[in-house]
Amino acid sequence: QQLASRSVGVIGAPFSGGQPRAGVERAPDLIRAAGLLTRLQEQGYAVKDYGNLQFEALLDGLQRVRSVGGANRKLSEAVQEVKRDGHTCVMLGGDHSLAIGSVHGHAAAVGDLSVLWVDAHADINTPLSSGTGNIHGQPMSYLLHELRDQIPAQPSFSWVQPCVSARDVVYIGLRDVDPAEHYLLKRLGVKVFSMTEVDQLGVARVMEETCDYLSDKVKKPIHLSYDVDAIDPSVTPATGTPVAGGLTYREGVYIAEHIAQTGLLSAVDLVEVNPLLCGEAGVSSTVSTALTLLLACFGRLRQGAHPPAYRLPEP
Ligand code: HAR
Ligand code: MN
Ligand code: MN
Ligand code: MN
Repeated sequence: QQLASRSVGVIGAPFSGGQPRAGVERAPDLIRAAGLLTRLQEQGYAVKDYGNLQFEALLDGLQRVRSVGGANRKLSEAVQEVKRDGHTCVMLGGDHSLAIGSVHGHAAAVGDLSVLWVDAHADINTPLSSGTGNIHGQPMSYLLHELRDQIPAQPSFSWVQPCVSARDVVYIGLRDVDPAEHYLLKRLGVKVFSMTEVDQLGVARVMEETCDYLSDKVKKPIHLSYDVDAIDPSVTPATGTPVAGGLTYREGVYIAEHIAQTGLLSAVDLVEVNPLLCGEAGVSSTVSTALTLLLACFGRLRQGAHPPAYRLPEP
């Protein structure tokens, strides 16, 4: 099985149909414009930009689910290509409904996965338990083997096979969980580090326990699905469903740094950056935080770095 490689494949997924607020489709270009590709190259990675996926125009009302199904099908195929080309995959969303296609494509290419879901929200509503109908609050229910029987037949999602086991999932950062979601997390025995556990244990212990838990028996490739709303909205206000009391910038970066050190990171989603929901300063803070998180996923350390052949200038 191919694990973390020294090359990165970047997919832009400018899609907003999993939720009602326009703007999140602009994020892939903003994160690239902030320097993602060159910064990864400077960190020693070969980088291939697979460009932005092109999605059909969004259908309205009850048809919207078809748009989400179609977009995710396309994304799944793109992620499969990136993985078959041998890269660690970076998917720039877009809203978090895209995790359906991203995780599905990742699993289709590499087999069994661990999923680390960093988010204020659990995104595990079923289509029937969802209070909002927004599919960005539901992707995990489509992905879990254990919830197979809870998903109604929908033609546009007939291609999705559940591909993740509840025991292979860890959540970090939860602080806005619906009753049905809480019921499911408890019933399935999912490992959750809510903000309470982050406060109680500290982020270092949370990451130690996360990695112990995920690599208990076999070390599976890790899919990191990073919702920018996991971070406190004072830092990342440009997002559709901000929730107070989130991860600090430093905690957010530490999670990514720690995952990088496992050598198991195989795909990353960075989702829910929406530049139309706050002022310029907030957008800039959100985008630069998203960039920093991604760079940390690929080994950037805050202590700095130097090439092995570095020599001081001679006096
Ligand atoms: N739980 C709510 C729902 O199902 C809110 C979902 C969330 N928003 C997100 N996902 N950004 O992480 O609609
Ligand atoms: Mn190819
Ligand atoms: Mn989410
Ligand atoms: Mn969220």
